[in-house]
Order: sequence, then C-alpha cells, then structure tokens
Amino acid sequence: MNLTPTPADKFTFGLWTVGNPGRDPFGEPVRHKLSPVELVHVLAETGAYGVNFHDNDLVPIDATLSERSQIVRDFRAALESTSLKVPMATTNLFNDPAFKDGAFTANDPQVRAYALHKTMHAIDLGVELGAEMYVFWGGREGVESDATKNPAEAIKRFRDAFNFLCAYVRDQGYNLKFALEPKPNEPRGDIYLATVGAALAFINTLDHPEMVGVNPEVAHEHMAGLNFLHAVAQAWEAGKLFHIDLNDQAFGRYDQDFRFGSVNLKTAFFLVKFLEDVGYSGMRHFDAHAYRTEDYEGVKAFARGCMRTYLVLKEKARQWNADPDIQALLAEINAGDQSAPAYSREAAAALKARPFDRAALGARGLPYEQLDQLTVELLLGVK
Ligand code: GLT
Ligand code: MN
Ligand code: MN
Repeated sequence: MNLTPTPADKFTFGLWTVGNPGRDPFGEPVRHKLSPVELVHVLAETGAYGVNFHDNDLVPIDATLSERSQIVRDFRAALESTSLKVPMATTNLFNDPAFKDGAFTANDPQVRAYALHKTMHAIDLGVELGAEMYVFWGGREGVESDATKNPAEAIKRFRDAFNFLCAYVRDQGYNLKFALEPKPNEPRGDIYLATVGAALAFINTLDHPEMVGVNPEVAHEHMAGLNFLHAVAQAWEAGKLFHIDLNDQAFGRYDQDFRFGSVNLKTAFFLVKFLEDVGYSGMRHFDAHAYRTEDYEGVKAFARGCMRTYLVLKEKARQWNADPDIQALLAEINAGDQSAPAYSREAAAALKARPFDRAALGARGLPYEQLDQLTVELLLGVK
C-alpha cells in the first residue's frame, strides 16, 4: 500500500491549521508562532500539495502597503521553492472586534460595508497567489438572542453581499468560484445557514448560482448531529461540491477539529469511498489542528496522519469494491429493475391497478447485518 501523498491526491492545509498555536478558551498558546514562510516549509516536508490562507494569516490586518508587498514576495518565493500551490483563499471576518455582531449580516451598515471592502481586498490577494476557490465561513454571522436581529433580514443581507461579490469577481474577470461553509454554532450562539442543506437552498436564490457551491466540513455537520456523507452526497448530486473540509469530531461536542479519521473511522471510510467512487476532483482540505499537547514534531505527525488515513481508507475502498462477498451481497440487495417508472396516464393507471403482495415485501430479509459486518472486518484488517 503506497501511503506517500502525491500532488494528484490534492491534499491541502490552511496556514491556520498547522499554524494553530494551541490556544483555547481556557489556556494560552502552547506552541510558538511560525511565519507563513516557515509553515509552507513544514507542509512541503509532510508532502502536502497546497496551502490555503485567510487574508490575515498572511498579511496582518494593520500592515502597510509596502509590508504587504514584502510579505507576498517572500511567500511567493517559498511557494516557488517548494512547488506548493494556493488552491483556496478566504477572508477573516471573525477575529477583529469590528465583526463582533457579524460581517455581511451585522446590524451596522458600516460594518457590512467594511466586510465587503475587506473581502474584495482579500479576494485580490488570493487571486494574486493563484487561488481559484474562495471560501466563506460565516462564523460570526449569527446571534446569541433573536431579539437582536431579524433572521429573514439577515438572509437578505447575506444575499446582497454574495450578489455584490459575485459581480465584483465577474467584473475583474477573475477565474474564481465561491464555496459557502456552513456551521450550526460556535463562536455565535446560533449561526445563519447552519447546515449544508440550508446553504444549498440559499445558493439557488443568488444572481449567479453557477459561481457558488459549498465547502462542507465533517465537524460542523457532526456538531448538529447530522450525517456528513448524506450532506456531501446531496451537494455532489447538485453539482455543488466545490471544496471539502476534512477533520473529525465526536458528536455533541464543541468544534474539535481533530485529525481526519481519528474519531469516527467507519464514517470517514464511507466518506472517502464516496469521494473516490464519484471521482471528486477538488481539493481534499484538512481543516483540523494538532492536539494541544504537541510540539511541531507532533504537528507534522498530525498532518501526515490526516493524509495517511485518507490514503489507507482509499485503498480500503478499492478492496471493498473488489471484494466478492461484498459484491455478491450488493447484487442481491439491488436485484430487479432499478429504473424509476416514467409517467404516463396509462402507466399510472396500470400501477394503481397492480396487485402487490405486501406481506411478502415486508417478510423479505435483507442481509444488511452481514454486509456491515464484512465492512467492519475489512476495515479491521481481518478480511
Ligand atoms: C475557522 C473555522 C473553519 C473555517 C476556516 C475558514 S477558519 O478555523 O473553524 O471551519 O473553515 O474561514
Ligand atoms: Mn471546524
Ligand atoms: Mn472549515
């Protein structure tokens, strides 16, 4: 089994992932901060394909124009010397106190205008460094109390912002798509567009829905107790799976952002199997960070672990698809003409008149226990 990542695997990490210094609400950072250039070298060492960033991961929010140029020059040189790509960029619309009530949905119109201003500059920066995907994670786009904001008005404000930014990208002639990243809560008490399903419905109300897809994250759907694979599959089927954030998370917890596959192995397996089976060709972005117990050797072990687990599960998916026992059960389960009936008045009348043996339908045993156990044994390496 070859577990060495190659550029074709499209494994990427954000500067904020391997650069996470281990601060949490109860404790100070445990790792010294590395510069963006140093982080590019860490990632290159682990075998990643690309690096993503928020505007302020790279250029501090108060940098002067000349500081910005120097930073971009140095970063570009690091990318060139390591061959790392920048497939995706995003805006930090959550850290600064200006965004305490949200960015695009804030009640203060000056804050909403500043959010557009900041995002346009951040889009320019991302495009300058080669990004073709632009993520929107609205961490502060929500409320603690519904007394404070009209939720329908908030959706309208969101729509106005995306329509404005899509028009900006088109006007600049950029080759850039947008991916919305839903999350149900944290840091806000409740965040708007809380799930992948909500984001998919919203996209169809935009002026340029073809430019906008989703960036589902494992942990975020799991925080809401949802089935991540089902969300991903619906996005894929709608042609909207533009990007994906891979990590892991125990259900019912805070946003843990653990190493991919570290908690729900079977869930991770079916996710990888789905992405590989359908031929998803986008980035596999690991939006996670190392345990707070780690030094930078541990951070590298974390990054390598994300990619290795993905590659192991990819190989397991190949074995699952080739396994004769599993395939025999699948053939049995899916026997019969599976096509959906085409409607005609005659077909409907014939179907209404058709006799069914309801008791026999209910009595038929389905070998799902066997199939799931075979899956578990294959994953455990005893098959
Ligand atoms: C933040 C969040 C992630 C988002 C990032 C993009 S930043 O760390 O927890 O899920 O993908 O803004
Ligand atoms: Mn997260
Ligand atoms: Mn994410």
